[in-house]
Amino acid sequence: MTANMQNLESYWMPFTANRAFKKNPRLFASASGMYYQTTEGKKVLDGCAGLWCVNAGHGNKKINDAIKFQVDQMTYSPAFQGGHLGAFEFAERLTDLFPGDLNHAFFTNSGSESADTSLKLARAYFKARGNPEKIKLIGRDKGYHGVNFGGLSVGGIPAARKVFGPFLPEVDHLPHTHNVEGNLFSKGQPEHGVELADRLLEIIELHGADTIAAVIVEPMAGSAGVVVPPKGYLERLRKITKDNDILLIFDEVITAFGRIGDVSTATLLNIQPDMINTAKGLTNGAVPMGAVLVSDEIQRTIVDGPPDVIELFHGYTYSGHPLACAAGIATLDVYKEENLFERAAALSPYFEKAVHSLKRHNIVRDIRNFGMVAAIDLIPREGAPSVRAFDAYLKAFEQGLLIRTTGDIIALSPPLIIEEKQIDTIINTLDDILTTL
Ligand code: PXG
Repeated sequence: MTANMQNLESYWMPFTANRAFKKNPRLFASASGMYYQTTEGKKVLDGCAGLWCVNAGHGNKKINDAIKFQVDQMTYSPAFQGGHLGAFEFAERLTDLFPGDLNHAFFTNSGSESADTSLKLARAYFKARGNPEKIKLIGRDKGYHGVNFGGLSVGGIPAARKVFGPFLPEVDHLPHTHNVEGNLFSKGQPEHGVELADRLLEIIELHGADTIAAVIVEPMAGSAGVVVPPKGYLERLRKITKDNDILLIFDEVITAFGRIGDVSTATLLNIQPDMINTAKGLTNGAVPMGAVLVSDEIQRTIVDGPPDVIELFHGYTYSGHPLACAAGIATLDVYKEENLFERAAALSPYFEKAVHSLKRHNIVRDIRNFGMVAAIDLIPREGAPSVRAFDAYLKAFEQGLLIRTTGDIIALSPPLIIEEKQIDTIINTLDDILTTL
């Protein structure tokens, strides 16, 4: 592909202001370690791990070699009534890594497919168990579970839903935990807001526990702008769901694989959900893939029928794709050999201190952080929501730094291989930019 390619019209870009982008394209040509290189030869420090997925950094040799090796062995094997060893090996490695009795991995190709898979499994479980009336799915305001109809139905980002309704019936939403009084400039988990979990009791009272299949939440809401769970909140959701025979699904598409300084938020906080959804860091973003980690109880209940019939009419042509499995196995090796989860945990206090130093800017409304994720929440320009943060994005890019913005929030989630001096570069660049906005 040439750098001076003229026609950018045919490609309809996702979640992008297409016309603005095509007037002023930002095209990446290669990437290595912490940096991208653009088609114009500009080096760009990656402050957001691509899109929260390249946790082990770009172009990792071990992951690349594993993919290249697999390319020469076999690039596709049928996923239904057939298999290949890589999928079994990867599933075993994953279930060893995730906590408790999440001993089964169902492979998908994205976080969106993981969301819909987990919601379908929740319903299938209760049907198999003899409680067909337990069908309701409870999400949360500001929740993001991808773009398919199931995930959107339980999701709570208005702009993502606006033109696509109607959604699934039999859905309700918990309130979000953002902007709770007293939580501004929290470091790590905020102090206030545990009581918002009790709103689930009201939802249960309203609908009846015997109609509710599952509650799905992101332990830390990413897309909504890094909403960190208040202390005790997730533990309380677990207790209420357990007491009421309701499944709890953690959508850890962003938070798993070291992002918050551990395998998953469930691991970090010692909470046992019934399912964990993953994608992104699962393969370091090298080959698209998602996985739902499922408890023994759910899997066995669904699979416990006559032995020769298909137990679950669900799956994708590319479930457990050989290239994705090869990438995933190598990714887990890299996380382990380079101690990246521990590294993230060890770097988090430095990152936290650095990010909170931006508090001095009077356009900064709030700063929040959790593990190797942080948000700098800007006061919007009057009558022009999102513009200030996107200006920051464009200015940062000019200065060789890639950040992510959502609304008026700057989100940082660098690859976990980042060095302290690169954290300093990110913060110094933003410090300069914030004075100009
Ligand atoms: N669940 C969660 C919690 C996510 O964050 C998805 C599901 C969907 O994943 P797929 O692979 O279908 O895109 C996500 C994706 C951002 C941003 O900067 C967030 C996501 C994707 C791209 C950008 O807010 N989250």
